[in-house]
Amino acid sequence: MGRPLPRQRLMSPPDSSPQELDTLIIGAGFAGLCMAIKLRQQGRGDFLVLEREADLGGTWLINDYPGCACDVHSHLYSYSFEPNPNWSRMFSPQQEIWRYQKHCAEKYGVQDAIRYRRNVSQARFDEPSGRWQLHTDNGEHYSARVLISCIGGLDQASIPEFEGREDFQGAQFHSQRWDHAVDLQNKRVAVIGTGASAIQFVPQIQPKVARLSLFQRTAPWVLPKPDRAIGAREQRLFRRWPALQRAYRRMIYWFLESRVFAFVFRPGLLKLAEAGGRWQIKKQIRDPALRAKVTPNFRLGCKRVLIANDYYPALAKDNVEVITTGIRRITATGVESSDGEQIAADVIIYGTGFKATDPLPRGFLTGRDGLDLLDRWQQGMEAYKGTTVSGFPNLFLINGPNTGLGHSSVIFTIESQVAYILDALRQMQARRLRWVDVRRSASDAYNSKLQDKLDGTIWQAGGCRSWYMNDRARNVALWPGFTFSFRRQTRRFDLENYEAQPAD
Ligand code: N01
Repeated sequence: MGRPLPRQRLMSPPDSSPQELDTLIIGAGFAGLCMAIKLRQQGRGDFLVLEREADLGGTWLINDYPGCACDVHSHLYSYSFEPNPNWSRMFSPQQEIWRYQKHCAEKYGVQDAIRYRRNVSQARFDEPSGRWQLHTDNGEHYSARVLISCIGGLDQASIPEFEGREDFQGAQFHSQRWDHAVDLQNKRVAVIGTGASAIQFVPQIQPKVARLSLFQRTAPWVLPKPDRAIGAREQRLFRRWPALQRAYRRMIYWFLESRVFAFVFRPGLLKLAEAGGRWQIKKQIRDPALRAKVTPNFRLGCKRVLIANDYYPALAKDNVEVITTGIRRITATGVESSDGEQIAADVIIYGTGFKATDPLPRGFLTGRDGLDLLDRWQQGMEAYKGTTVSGFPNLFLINGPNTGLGHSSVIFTIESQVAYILDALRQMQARRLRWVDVRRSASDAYNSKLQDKLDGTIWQAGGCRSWYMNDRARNVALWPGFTFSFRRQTRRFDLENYEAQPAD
């Protein structure tokens, strides 16, 4: 649930007459596009999508670092209603995924409904009118009956507050906003972090840099990536027999789903996969000291399982050093490790992930009785079925708390939530309701059961600290189960668990 805005932007909005709409969607990534497409298909054309960037795509627009690709199979990481027979690889690169998103927006005619460079600074539920009032940074004012937040959980880059960061004389940037103007050729580059992003860009930049100093705090589990090119013949087959592609998609789905069994019910089984990870280290790295450095010390699955075939070979190259002693500070000329070593660098790249569990800033979302979402989330983010928050009528979150997946395609979850929201809109219309607000008791019961289910899973008990957990050691990010059970619970909008306000 990201995209917090800088606090200084939360000033009092100017008084202006709002643009009135039925539905407002925030964000034009996979979630926002899916919602827009489905609204349009159901003849609910009175909506707009407010997008902060100058183009659509969300995470697949802005993360364009070298080697950026999806680590979920493309045949599954795509909308169920828009199979793409032309994927070039099993795991497609960022540009191809972004082009797919553009294609979908165009084909389903939602491009015209997207307003770019609209950074929502404040959304407030107005009780007398039962409508959401939204303000954007550029002074626009919207009023909508329904607000759907599609801003995703991995939007706000996290750059640790190392001492001396502003003293560094070279270029520095985060992987999410790669600075392509910086030429890395023959440069000394320090990379901080060894997560999903870093393991993709490190092998890409290693051949061109003079020296790569990789700061690793925790060695990740990296398994072989079953990637390959998908040739013209195979693509033709999928074009000619769409049922074949659907069957292939189903096969991938069930293969990935089978991993839940180990993550949730039998973490002991993950030892088998750990053996695969160790085998890859042994095969690709000869130096015993480096092997020891990159061997993880927590249970596989506790953090996101990474897949790559070129990461360890890159680390084994002469121009790469893996530094595990920690970072004391950044200096004008590089990085000082915690044992006092000075590591000179021309460029620092932060592969340090995202503020996934940080709530939005105070004043950004205000519900009934002036309730700030931050006050509702004092113990950490939570939502009913990952989608609604009590005290915030007619607000729907896609990719909300505890909807993330450690094992499969988040697009499956997005489509489930979209179906839930569409059913809510249908029922509100049929029963002539002004708004619906999930009952606190239903939400509390749901979340307590969900947290119970997380106990004992590999994410809680795997001996690691991941971005899934907030600072109270509560997992606020992941759905702890099979995705088909998430789909089952979102199939029908359960109005009985909501307080409903009739329309006049
Ligand atoms: O971020 P991360 P990411 N000092 O949080 C280290 C998705 N994604 O951008 O492990 C030193 O995984 C941190 O160390 P540690 C995916 O869901 C998807 O790589 O916390 N180091 C870690 O090594 C993924 O999970 C794709 O000890 C510090 C790294 O920085 C999520 O995005 C591709 C530090 C952060 O790793 C995030 O991935 C890429 C500090 N103070 C990403 N703070 C797909 O293919 C942090 N680190 C779909």
